[in-house]
Amino acid sequence: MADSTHRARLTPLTLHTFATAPNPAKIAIALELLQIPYQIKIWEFGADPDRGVKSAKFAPLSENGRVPVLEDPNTGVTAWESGAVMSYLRRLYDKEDRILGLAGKTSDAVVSEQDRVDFEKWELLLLTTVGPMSGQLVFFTHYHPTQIPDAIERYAQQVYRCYDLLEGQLAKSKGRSIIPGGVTAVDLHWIVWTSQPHFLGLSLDRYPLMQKWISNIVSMKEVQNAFKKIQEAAIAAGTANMDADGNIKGADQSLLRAVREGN
Ligand SMILES: N[C@@H](CCC(=O)N[C@@H](CS)C(=O)NCC(=O)O)C(=O)O
Repeated sequence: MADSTHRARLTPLTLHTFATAPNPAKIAIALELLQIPYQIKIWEFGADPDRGVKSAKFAPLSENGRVPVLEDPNTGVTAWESGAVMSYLRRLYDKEDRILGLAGKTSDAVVSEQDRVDFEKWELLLLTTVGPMSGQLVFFTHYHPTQIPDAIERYAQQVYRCYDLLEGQLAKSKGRSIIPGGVTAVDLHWIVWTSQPHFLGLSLDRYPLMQKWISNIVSMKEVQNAFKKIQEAAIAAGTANMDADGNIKGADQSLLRAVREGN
């Protein structure tokens, strides 16, 4: 059976996410690109017994108390940490490495060891540095009870440093994809952290290639579908706690408290 037919016939996977959260969104985009059926379960920050990621109800899904979590009833696997979830999807459902990986996208006839290292370099730079630094920047900008300018400046500098690197890398493809040759999982990891700079208090004015790349990626129908499905699920669950621009609704003090108290 062709891979795509096989994937379309899978029992739907369940993606656990918040109404707005970057790490789960990249998994939704990957599922869309792979054309794998999935449903979305919306959770919230904090320990609410029914909806919180720090609740006893969530703990069997992830002892880390964070989203994304992906449950795959076809294999019995439950995965968390977006890097591990992405690698799981690639291993299981993109065996030829054509959709999320490098096959057919490099200038070499055969994917070389340098190609593989380049892929992992950019994937891990996001997972180990850009994601966590951006996350801290969001925390100190929006959730910390007092403003600490030094902290905000430090994390902003670290994120900008990585944007400098990304701008240089994007020059190799004229802003089309991070790994020259086509969109891969690497772009999905990065796009969810870079496409809302204003929410991080950052400007992309100095980064024309990033701007071009972001606009290309976010206009992909799979990306639009992923965000739409999450948004619809959040509205259905009554937990759409940010406005369309990604701003936290002013009155949502319980959300602010839950984030501050999280660990
Ligand atoms: N390194 C993890 C980060 C997971 C993470 O921090 N997720 C956020 C949402 S994007 C979360 O669940 N936060 C809940 C909390 O901090 O209590 C990954 O890539 O999956």
